[in-house]
Amino acid sequence: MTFSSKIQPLSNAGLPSKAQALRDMLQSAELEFLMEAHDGLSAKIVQEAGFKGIWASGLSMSAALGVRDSNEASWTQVLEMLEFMSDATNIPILVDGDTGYGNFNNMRRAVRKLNQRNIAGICIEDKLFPKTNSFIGEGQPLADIDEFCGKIKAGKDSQLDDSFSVVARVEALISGWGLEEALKRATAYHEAGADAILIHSKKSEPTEIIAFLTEWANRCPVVIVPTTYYDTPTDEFREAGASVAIWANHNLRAAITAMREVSRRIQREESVRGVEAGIASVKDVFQLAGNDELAEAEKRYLPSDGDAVSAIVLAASRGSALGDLTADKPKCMIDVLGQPSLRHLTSTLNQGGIRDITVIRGYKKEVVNLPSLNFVDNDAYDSTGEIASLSRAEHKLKGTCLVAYGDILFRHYILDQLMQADGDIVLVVDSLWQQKDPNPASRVRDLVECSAPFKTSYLDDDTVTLQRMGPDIEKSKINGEWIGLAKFSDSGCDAVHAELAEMERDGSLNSATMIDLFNRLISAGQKISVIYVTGHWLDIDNAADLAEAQMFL
Ligand code: SPV
Ligand code: MG
Repeated sequence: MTFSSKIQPLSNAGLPSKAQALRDMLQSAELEFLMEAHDGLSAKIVQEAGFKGIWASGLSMSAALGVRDSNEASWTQVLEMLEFMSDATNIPILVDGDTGYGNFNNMRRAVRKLNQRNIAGICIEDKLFPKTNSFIGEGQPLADIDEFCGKIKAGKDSQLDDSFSVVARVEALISGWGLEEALKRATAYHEAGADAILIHSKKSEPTEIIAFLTEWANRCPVVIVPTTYYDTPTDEFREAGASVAIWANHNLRAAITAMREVSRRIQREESVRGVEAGIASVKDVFQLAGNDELAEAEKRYLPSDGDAVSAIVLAASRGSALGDLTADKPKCMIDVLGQPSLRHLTSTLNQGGIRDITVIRGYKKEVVNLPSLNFVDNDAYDSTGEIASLSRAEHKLKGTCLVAYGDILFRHYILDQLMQADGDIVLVVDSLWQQKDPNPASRVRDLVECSAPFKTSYLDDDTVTLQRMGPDIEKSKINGEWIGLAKFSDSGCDAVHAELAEMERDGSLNSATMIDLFNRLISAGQKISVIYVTGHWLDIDNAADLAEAQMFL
C-alpha cells in the first residue's frame, strides 16, 4: 500500500479494506508492528514513517485529552478521535477498546460504529469497567471468563466487515495470576471467536511473555506490548512466534518531552528565536494537513481566475476644471463624503465581485495610494491621452475586463446589468443625456449614435449597437452618452490589442482618446453593443458635479 502525505485519498476505493490489511498483519508469518497514535496528526506521522498499522492507544488518547486512562473520556468522544485518525490515513487502525465500554450490548454498538468509521479492529481487555491502566496498582480484578467470552461473541456477531478483527487481551499476568490462568483465558477467548490474543505484562524482562508464546504454540496470532520490557531485542519476539508488537505510547511520550522543552524555553527566553530551528516548520504543518490537495481541489471546483473579472480604471488626469481642489491631488482622489471618489468607485466594483483592479495613475501619482489596488503609471500623462494610459495596462486587458473612467460614480445595478450583458464589447449608455446638460456642445462629452434609441421594453433579440461616438454628433442623431464604463470579453480585449498596435504603427496612440478607440473598432468591423440606462450615474468634472456627487451618495 503506498501513501503520499501530500494528497489525501478521498476514499479507500481500489485499496484492500483496512480491516483486511490488519487481518493480514495478524496472520502474517512475519513479526509486524503497530505504532501508537492518539489523534489525526500523530496517525499521519505514523503512516508517513512507514508503519503498516496504527495502535489507537487508550492511554495516549486519554492523555492527549488531558484526562486519565480510566474511561474518563466517553466512548463516543474516543470514536470522534478515531474518525479523524481513520480519515487522515489509509493504513489500518487497531483500537484499544478498553473493556468494550460496558457489557456485550455496549460492545455490539461500539463494533458497528467502529466499522462505520473504517476502523480495522478492536482490542478488549478482560478487566472491569471503568478500567484502570495496566501499569497502575496491583491485582486489578479480572472479568468473569464467560461474561468476557459473551462480549467477544457479541462483537464478532456485530461486525459489518467480515475482516474486522476482535483481539482479546489477557490481563492475567498483569494482575498476578500467572501463566496458567493466562493460558486458560486465552484458550477460552480464542474459542469464543477472538481473531488474536494480546498478552500483556508489566515486567521489565520478557520471561513470562516468552513462556506464554512458547506454551501457546501459535494456536492463533499473539500480540505483545513491549513497553516495560523494552530492552529485549526484537528478534527474541520474532523467534518466540509473536505476530504483532505494539509500540504503545511512544509518540505521546515524545510529544510530551518536545512540548515541555519548547514551552519552557520560550517561557524562559520570552522569545521564539531559540526554538525555531529545532521545530517543524509551518510549511511542514501545512504539508501534513494536506494543503496541497486542497489547492488542487480549489483549481478543480472553484471558478478559476480565468473566469474572474478584472477592471482597469483610467485616473491619470488632473481634472483642471476643479481648480484648486486638484492642486495637490488628481480628481479621482477628491473627497466625496469622507472618501476619495476613486474609493467609492472601486467599492462598487468590489461589490460586483471584482477584486483585481488596476488604476492608471499620472498626475500626483504618489497621492493615489489606496490599499488593495494595482497601480500602473503613465508618467507622460500631461502630454498624452487616455489611450496612452490604457496601453500602459495592456497586459491586464485579458479575460473579461472592465474599463472605467476614474471620475465616475454609478449605482450598483448598472454594474450588474453590464456583467449580465452579452457581447465582446459592451458600453453603458445613458439615454437621459439631455437631463444632465441639454447643450451637446457645452463641454466635451462621449455622445453616441446607436442602431436604435432607448425603449422601455425590449425583445430578447433586440441588440443595440454603437454606430459612432463623439462630441460632434448631430443633435437629432444622439441616442445617449457613454458613462465611461465598458466591458470587454477576451476576444473584445484582443480586438483592442490589435487596434492599439495599429495606433502605435500610425503614430496616433499617444494622442488618442477612448472615443477614437471605439470609432476605430467600429471602422474595423468590430461590433460594439450598448446597454441603456436612465441616469443613476455621474462624472466629476467640475465643482457643480462634486456637489451633485455628495447628493448622489
Ligand atoms: C494503551 O496503550 O492504552 C494500552 C497499553 O492499553 S498499556 O498502556 O500498556 O496498558
Ligand atoms: Mg489501554
